[in-house]
Amino acid sequence: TDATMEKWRGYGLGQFIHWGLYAIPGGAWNGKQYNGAAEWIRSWDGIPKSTYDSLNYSFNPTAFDAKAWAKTAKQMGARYVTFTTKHHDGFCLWPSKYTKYTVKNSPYKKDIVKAVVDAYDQEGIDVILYFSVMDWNHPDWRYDIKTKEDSIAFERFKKFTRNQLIELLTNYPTVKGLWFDGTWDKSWVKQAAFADELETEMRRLRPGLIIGSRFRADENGKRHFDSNGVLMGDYEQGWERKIPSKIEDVHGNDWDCVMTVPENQWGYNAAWNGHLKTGTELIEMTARCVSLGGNFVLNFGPKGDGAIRQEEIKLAEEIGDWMKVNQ
Ligand code: FUL
Repeated sequence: TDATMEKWRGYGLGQFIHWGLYAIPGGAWNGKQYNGAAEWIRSWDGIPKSTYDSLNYSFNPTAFDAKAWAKTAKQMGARYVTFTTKHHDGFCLWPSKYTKYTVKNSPYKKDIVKAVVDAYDQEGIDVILYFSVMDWNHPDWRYDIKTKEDSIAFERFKKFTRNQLIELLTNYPTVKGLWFDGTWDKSWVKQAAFADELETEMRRLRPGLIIGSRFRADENGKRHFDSNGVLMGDYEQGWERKIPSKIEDVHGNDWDCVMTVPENQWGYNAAWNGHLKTGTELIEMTARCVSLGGNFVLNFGPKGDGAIRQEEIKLAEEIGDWMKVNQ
């Protein structure tokens, strides 16, 4: 991992992309706007789960153009991208063999992850895959394990998770690492031995693979250290929408900070409420992160049709102009 981490430390600025079925409703359901994060809409009261789950039959992003995304990232000066292969809703943007809930069974059919990896590879931008272990669509996912039944189901779920991760690492051999999420539920935090095994297996398959610390989150979803205070994983994923204020805060670890433009919206939300960070603010955040030894990763939430919203394109240009003078 040393060589890949050496490169990772030099990234500075990255792009995060949250894209999936939630981009179709874009934060609203039947005309009602929800205030929570748009990518969580399936979980809000009043949203019929089965109707949400059927969104895969409407997934046909006619304006999706991975090359255009990669060009925007390049123009911004991003040196890596973290891309949502599967968010909490469980919809897979690659044709996974282990579930029917994938892009293959949408009108679009084609492998989105492959298109993204190829396009960014071509621009010389490294790719990290975002993967949510928590999977609301999978029948075997459990919050907690209370009964014998639960534990049997969760054993199957662990196998499923393992299969999907190995599948991703095999299908897309150029990706540099994994950014984990949805690992905070009681059921998963108790699987330390399984996580150890899986980590070893992934590292054996892909020497140099970078694994984020959120693979082992505690029940608050935040801290990623073992009992000796040592970081579990290659870098700390703990800085979400918050930047450390002094060097002591990062305890000598590698880390990245992921940031949204509005307060807390990752997936596309048609109504961007509240304060929207300006280019200047985002540039200052980038500089602050880099000066404290971390990478700053700005989130983009493409629309349901696959196009990046104008506001984000403009920010990318503004940041890119500054990056150019400072390169
Ligand atoms: C969180 C998720 O719940 C959000 O939806 C988003 O993906 C953020 C980066 O991580 O844990």
